[in-house]
Amino acid sequence: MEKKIILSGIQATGDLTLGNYLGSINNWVKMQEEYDCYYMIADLHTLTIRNNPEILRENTLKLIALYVAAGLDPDKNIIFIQSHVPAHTRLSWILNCYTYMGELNRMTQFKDKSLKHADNINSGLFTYPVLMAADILVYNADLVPVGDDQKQHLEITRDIAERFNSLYGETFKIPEAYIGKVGARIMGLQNPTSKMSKSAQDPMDKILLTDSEEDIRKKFKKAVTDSENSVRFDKDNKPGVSNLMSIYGILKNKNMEEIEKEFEGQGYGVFKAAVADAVVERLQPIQKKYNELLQNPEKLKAIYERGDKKANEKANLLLKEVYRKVGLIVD
Ligand code: ATP
Ligand code: LTN
Repeated sequence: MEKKIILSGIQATGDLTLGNYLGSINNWVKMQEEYDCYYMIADLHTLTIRNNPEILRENTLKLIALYVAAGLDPDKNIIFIQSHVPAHTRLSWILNCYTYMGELNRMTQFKDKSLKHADNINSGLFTYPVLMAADILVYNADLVPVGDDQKQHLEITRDIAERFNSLYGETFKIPEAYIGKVGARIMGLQNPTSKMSKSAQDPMDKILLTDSEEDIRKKFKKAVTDSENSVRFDKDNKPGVSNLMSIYGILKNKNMEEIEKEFEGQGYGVFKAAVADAVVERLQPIQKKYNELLQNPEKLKAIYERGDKKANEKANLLLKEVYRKVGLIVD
């Protein structure tokens, strides 16, 4: 039987957080044996906000290094750069002609980002989900592993695909979001009611994958909890502790009851130190490999060039079919 196809990506907007890792890459690593996986750096999506060109190039390479350091094997996964596969933008133009302004207007990410970047509400930001739909549909992806904030973009992708299929016959596979049961939304350490985000202003609110052991311990020590001093999962009334429990649970492969038992009768001090230990233990080997890879840009280039080639071969097949169906002349 043919393996199912997975596609996902992350924008090259800077250092990743523990939220990005637990919500996405950590799940990707588990999928590499069972599926045909395409993982890209969404560098074109990054252009929807203003970037320093040198830093964007640097961040793109860093993200490739991080994918590999976090456990994605370049022999088992197709790791590539979005802008190196022109079929994405070509399909995106066509899909734009099958997407309605009203649909795009409803996207919460567009609303959030427009508030954040009020001086630069460009049309790329508005049509961002259409390029994302093209990223996914051009590979006939079955599953798209993302954090919970990307759900709406998956829904619009499905709507666009269904609309096109009903006009021109079966063309696109209808993809599904794959959202992990735990870790889909890791919250800020200082603000446990909003998600941990790379672009958060307060450095104490987020754990970066590149943080030193000392910083990681300090940030967990200062994480906001409550006055009950008992390790109990209750998202509504104890969002801080519940978030720390989710982090610990994923890293240690334990459910909430097991964690409650483990820390019964012990205060937050002991628990927070254990969470910090688990995070340090997971991140240290990733950081070591990441730093080694960054010293070897030739190796990184070889990884993405191999991925780019395979991605182009696959994506061009479907693009050609779409061109033919909508009436463009294809050789
Ligand atoms: P920004 O702050 O620049 O908007 P971000 O931290 O939200 O960035 P993205 O690049 O938008 O990160 O997302 C990369 C991946 O990480 C996506 O799959 C997204 O769903 C996931 N993700 C982001 N934040 C979290 C979080 N707090 N918990 C779980 N998953 C997350
Ligand atoms: N929008 C996503 C990044 C992204 C993506 C994709 C994810 C771009 N294209 C295709 C999955 C599939 C984000 O902001 N995290």
